[in-house]
Amino acid sequence: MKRALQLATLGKGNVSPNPMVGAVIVHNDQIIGEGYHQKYGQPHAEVNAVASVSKENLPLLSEAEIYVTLEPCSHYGKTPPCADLLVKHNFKKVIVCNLDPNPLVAGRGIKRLEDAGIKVATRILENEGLEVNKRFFKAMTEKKPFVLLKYAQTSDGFVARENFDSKWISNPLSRQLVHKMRAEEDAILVGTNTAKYDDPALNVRAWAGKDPLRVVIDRSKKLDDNLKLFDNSIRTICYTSEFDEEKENLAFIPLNKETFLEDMLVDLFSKGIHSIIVEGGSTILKEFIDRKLWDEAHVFTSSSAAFGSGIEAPLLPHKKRVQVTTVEQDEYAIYKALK
Ligand code: AOF
Ligand code: ZN
Repeated sequence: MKRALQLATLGKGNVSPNPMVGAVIVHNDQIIGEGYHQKYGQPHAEVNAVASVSKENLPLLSEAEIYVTLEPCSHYGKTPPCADLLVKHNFKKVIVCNLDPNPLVAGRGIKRLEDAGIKVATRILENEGLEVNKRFFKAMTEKKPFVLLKYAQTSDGFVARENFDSKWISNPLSRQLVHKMRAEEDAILVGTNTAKYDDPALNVRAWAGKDPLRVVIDRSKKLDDNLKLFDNSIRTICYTSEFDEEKENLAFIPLNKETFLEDMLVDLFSKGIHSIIVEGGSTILKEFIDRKLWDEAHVFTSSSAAFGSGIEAPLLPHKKRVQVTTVEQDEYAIYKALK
């Protein structure tokens, strides 16, 4: 199952909104096939694992076990049901890590296997699997995307100077990691001030990966059309309370003020967004924290950068999942994360 989970993660950045899934076929304690879900819309892990088995080993499948990181599907989606494939090959046993919370599956995959007389074990390395697919599980159970906060702060606790100048905390290596992180999420969000003062492109330049959907919050519609965010190069959504015309790659969605962020997350989920990275600024980060709308935070800090004064970094409650990277001292950790 560890190998299957390892294979699953190879799909990172390419399979969303589907989960990452890996599968390993074992006969007499030997791996005779393995595969993973490589790209959204393409074959599932089980199909690729079965396809990887050599012709001479195919007759062994009825005496083989298959380890799958997610309950085999039972529905006709973009691909036919994997449970049927496993029944067709008459596997001796199916070992499953996580049950599929997708209401189209939700136990039916297991039932189909058991009805066909196949032995099934479930919840094997369950917590590891929940971690691998934390975005998928959060989205499926709460109907909202997984929220990752990411920001850089100085050693004395500021995210920017008073004039919103914030460029002097990260370094080229940490910036590369940030671009990798962007490529792994479905969407990227900034607030009004960050859009205005940083004029970020919010694309993936320092890493080979896909650009996330760009999302900007502009409650009173004061952002300038000439910003890089509005250059039509990548799909962009602007959430605002005041309705305006729609343009290509740009949707203005009026939202009720009090529950603005919650409404936005629900709307993003309805657009197929399962995860979002929030890159600032401090106002929007604090709002996500105050409203308890975040799941994880990755804070970059610098031992050398100190502003003395400026815009204060948000305070994060201890009990949540927070990772801190000091850009000068944690180079090895960053290299490892870039692998
Ligand atoms: C599996 N194996 O490798 C994956 C599964 O539209 P489809 O056909 O790709 O189906 C997507 C759904 O299938 C997805 O939401 C999840 O419930 C399940 N994913 N199932 O048996 C896989 N990726
Ligand atoms: Zn499937």
